[in-house]
Amino acid sequence: MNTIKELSSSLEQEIKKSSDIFIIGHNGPDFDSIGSAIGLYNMANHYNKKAYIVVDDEDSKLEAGVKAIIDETKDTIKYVKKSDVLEKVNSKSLLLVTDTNKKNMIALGDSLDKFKRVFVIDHHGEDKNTISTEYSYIDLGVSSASEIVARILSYCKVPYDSSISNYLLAGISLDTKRFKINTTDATHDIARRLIRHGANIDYVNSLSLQAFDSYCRISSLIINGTVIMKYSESLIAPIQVSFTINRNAPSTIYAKEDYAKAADQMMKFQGIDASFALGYVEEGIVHISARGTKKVNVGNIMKSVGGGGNPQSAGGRIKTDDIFALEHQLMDNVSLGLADSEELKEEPITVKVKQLKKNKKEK
Ligand SMILES: [Mn+2]
Repeated sequence: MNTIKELSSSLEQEIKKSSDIFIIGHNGPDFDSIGSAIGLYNMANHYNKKAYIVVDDEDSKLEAGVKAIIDETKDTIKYVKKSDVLEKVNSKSLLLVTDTNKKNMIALGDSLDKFKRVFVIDHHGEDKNTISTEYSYIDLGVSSASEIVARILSYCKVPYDSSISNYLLAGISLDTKRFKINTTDATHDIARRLIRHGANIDYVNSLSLQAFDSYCRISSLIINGTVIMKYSESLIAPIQVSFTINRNAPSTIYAKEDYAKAADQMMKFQGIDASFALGYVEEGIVHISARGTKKVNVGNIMKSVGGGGNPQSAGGRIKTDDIFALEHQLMDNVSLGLADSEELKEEPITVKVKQLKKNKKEK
């Protein structure tokens, strides 16, 4: 399938053939995965099919805005867990995967095999974990899965109301950073169409506003728990890496998104070349969010402690009761990330660590 037209007619055909439709986005759903899933649910409903959206994440782990959308739609949309899928799936069930194309990013795991037909709708690149299926539409040139789904609804003339328009617009708005990146003429066209269908930009923006308590939690984590380490002996441009942990109460449990946000936030400060935010997501399990730059490949560093990811964005889930030992290991392993830079390769770097800021308790 190469065009929205082909995708739309093939999807319509497959939905009509099916007994029931299961829709799943990536783990840790965001506005794009949930918005596009709701759009597809609406389409399945339109063809009088039983449909389910699979969200296997625990409620407490959901992002505030996504949880708000799920709460608002609970009466009209059937949300199910992975275990419900295993109970209900049959040979005529269809699975729609949206906003990801990777097996390891969806909650179904090996149970994916239970579906005879899997349809993938996505805008991310492929890798070894990509689901292999004849029904696949992956377009890296489209802003979001929500944009693709809005175009399908339009093409198939499936009616949708103002709330569905809102969720689709929220997905597009998230992935384009409020229409600042990755947009095309088609993105703007479809956004206008959603607004004509009753989408309200104020509502969409309010969904994106970080809840105040979440803001306070992350800010406090950063302010009280961040140390900045200096690497390399260059006086002009030392490499600086930040490490954020709740040092006063290290066993505190946060949602993994909190660590991601803390790591993202640290990268906004001038002079920070990489950031790590880590802490417990449950007893004995530490989540690490890592962000890097051209100077520091955090993918390599995360691999060294059992995580993974790409040079600029990586993470991991590590079993340990000693978070500070893990932090030390990360600090020591930063040299593995530095080795990526050609310039630095010629002259092996001696890592000279200097702690710029110590937290109150250590003083
Ligand atoms: Mn997306």
